[in-house]
Amino acid sequence: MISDTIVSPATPPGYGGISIVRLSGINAKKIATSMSRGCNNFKTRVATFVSIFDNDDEKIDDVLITFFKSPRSYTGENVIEFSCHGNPIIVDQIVATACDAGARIAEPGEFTKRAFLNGKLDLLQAESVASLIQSQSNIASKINNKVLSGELSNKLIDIKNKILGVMAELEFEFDIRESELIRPNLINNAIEIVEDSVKSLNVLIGSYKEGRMYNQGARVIIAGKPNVGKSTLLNALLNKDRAITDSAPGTTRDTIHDNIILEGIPITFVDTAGIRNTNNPVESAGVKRSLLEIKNADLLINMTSENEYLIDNIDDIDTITVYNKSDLGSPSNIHKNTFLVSALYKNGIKSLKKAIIKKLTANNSSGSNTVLTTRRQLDAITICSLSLKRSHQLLKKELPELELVSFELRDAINHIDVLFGKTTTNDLLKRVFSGFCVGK
Ligand SMILES: Nc1nc2c(ncn2[C@@H]2O[C@H](COP(=O)(O)OP(=O)(O)OP(=O)(O)O)[C@@H](O)[C@H]2O)c(=O)[nH]1
Ligand SMILES: [Mg+2]
Repeated sequence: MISDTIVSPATPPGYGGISIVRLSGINAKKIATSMSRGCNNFKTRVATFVSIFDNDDEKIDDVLITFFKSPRSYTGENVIEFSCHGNPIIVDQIVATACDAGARIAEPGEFTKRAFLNGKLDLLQAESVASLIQSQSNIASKINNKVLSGELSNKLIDIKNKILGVMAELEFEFDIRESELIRPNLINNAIEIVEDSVKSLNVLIGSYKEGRMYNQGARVIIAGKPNVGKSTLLNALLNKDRAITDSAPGTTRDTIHDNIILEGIPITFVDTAGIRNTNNPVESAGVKRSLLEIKNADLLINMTSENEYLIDNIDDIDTITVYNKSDLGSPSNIHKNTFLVSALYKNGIKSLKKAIIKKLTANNSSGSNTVLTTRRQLDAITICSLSLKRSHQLLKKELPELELVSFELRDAINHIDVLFGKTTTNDLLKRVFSGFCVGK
């Protein structure tokens, strides 16, 4: 039972039409009554116009108070929302007066944590709230809304129920059976269900790259020898004069990055120092940074231009090869997959952007209409799938040891339960909710 009442601004700091301050907990209504000098006829889900006062009886503001009676509120507790004039000083005063009346300031994500603890949301849905708020594109918000509305949860509940069914049958069998013989149908049925479940989980695992791409975005690194036009290309891609360019090789020393959203994907373009052997310690430090950036890239734009070689391709990194300065002509023996651009005259940039999107989304055809959005989800589902695969191997043996199969199935179910937050540690909750903004 949560015994304290929390308060926090629910809207971002700054000036605007209105701001909202939210109170949640057992004393929310009492605190609102005290701040409005005795008004206590708040009807649930109806806005009531009142004046609210500080401890010196000075009026803070005229506000609309909306009362959400437990359990029909976001947190499941009694919730009061003050809609006040959008001024940070008024907001601060309301929060301070609520604290004087017995509330305490909420931690980041604490409203959603209470919603989870009160059974209004499972942990998958709760973490999607943070992702939804941070969505940077339409596609990302659609993906996160699906998780919030329970689509991913329902899929996993379905898988869990099937595994539970198999487990119950197997356990029943080893409880009652008198000989070594096992009903053949039982094993075949179990194998079929386990195979189906692994397939469904693998589709979800395959969807993580897509979820991550739209939520966290992609890092696209522009690298090459000095003077090939990397900084000019960065400026052309961003359509702004972000990096200094110059005809002297070795102009860019540090990495320079900036973001744009391309077809729903937040992309960070990173311009790097030209890669060459150099005795200059500053330039050499820049080259080290370039190599580090390349290692962590989602996509590498390996750039060349007249008289320059490509840098050695780095294994396992998706790459687009770009030949720049095409306005000065291009070599006759150019590889057909090389992109010709003139960064200076912005020729070929549109097609290059299309190619970037195509590359970034190339392996995203998971076929899943629900996608995984967090590393936590990916890890738990991967481990769950591994347990199921082990149970599958055991079931395929001539004389399957049902106790061992059942152990693996239970392990798989446990990992689904962790996802839902059915078995949680404080550490896990801390990790999930630490990514939230204050007031959510
Ligand atoms: N003709 C022509 N010149 C270009 C083009 N792109 C860049 N340049 C010129 O090439 C020179 C080098 O450009 P940068 O963008 O500074 O090259 P960089 O690869 O960032 O060089 P470093 O930072 O030294 O590694 C500048 O004088 C640019 O104006 C192009 O498409 N055509
Ligand atoms: Mg440069």
